[in-house]
Amino acid sequence: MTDLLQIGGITERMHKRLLPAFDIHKQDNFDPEKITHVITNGHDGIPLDLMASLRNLRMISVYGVGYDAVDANAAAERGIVVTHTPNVLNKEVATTAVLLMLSCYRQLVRDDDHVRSGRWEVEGNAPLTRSADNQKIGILGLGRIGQAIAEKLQPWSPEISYHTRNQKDVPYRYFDNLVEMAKHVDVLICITPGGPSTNKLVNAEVLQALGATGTLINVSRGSVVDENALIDALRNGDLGWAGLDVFENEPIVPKELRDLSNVVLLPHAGSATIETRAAMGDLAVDNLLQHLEAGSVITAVPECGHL
Ligand code: A2R
Repeated sequence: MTDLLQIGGITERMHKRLLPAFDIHKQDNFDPEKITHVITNGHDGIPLDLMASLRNLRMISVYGVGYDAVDANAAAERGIVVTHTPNVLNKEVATTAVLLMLSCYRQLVRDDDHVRSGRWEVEGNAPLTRSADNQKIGILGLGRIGQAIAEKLQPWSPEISYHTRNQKDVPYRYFDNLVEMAKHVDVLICITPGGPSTNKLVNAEVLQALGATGTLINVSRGSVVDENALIDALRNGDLGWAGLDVFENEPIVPKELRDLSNVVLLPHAGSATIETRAAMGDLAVDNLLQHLEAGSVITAVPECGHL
């Protein structure tokens, strides 16, 4: 049997599929010398000192597409292959982005409360909301998920633009400058990876450019948005609305943000449906089993593609 270290939670289905091939160890009881494989998730990743202590480690399987909590370059230098679960969650995360955008525009949370609280009977109809049709929408990060978001938005007849470091071969308007795009659009949707290159990319200047009638949607990583600047902008009316699935210090969400009425908040649920988590879990397990049986993997992260 091969020794697998489990960091964070896995589903029952993953556990069942792993059991015939692996001795599964939790973090409170394992021999670092024996561990050759790790299963973890995008949030927990693997701390560098733990990775360093696993001298016989050969593979890290991440149950998630974002792997900013794993130092993939350090792993690659040691010949450790890191895998993740791209593509199988594209449509689900796109649904979450659209859900947040529509909830901001049509004030789903406020109006649900209008009915639930009994105010409808006492005060009459709720104030009008805004139409989500025909909006200018800027996508920050037009990769696998960003493109799925653009496609999923089509029934609302949007004018789509995007900002990435490299222009893509797509029928959308490219901005090489994020502030310029934020000035142009009504909605900014963040879907880049996390990590140092995107840290606080959406800063006070970008939020100011998006403006008082603008909406920010973040389904990427909390680190991509300067959360203090966001709270200030939402409070001052410099930014209209925000729909957030991710936060800087999850699961801790600042009270200032929770107190605002112009935000819709989700608990990092972008891919969190039974169907999509099953597909992600299957791919995370398939990577481990293939590595065990054939020495190869299905979906290595780019830093480890050569291994
Ligand atoms: O910049 P490019 O040309 O490499 O385009 C990538 C873009 N991107 C950035 N855009 C602007 N500034 C940056 N510093 C920057 N870094 C990366 O993000 C590309 O268009 C997009 C990432 O696409 P994929 O690698 O296909 O990732 P996927 O599967 O769409 O997932 C994105 C993220 C995950 O890493 C999780 O954190 C989250 O969605 O759930």
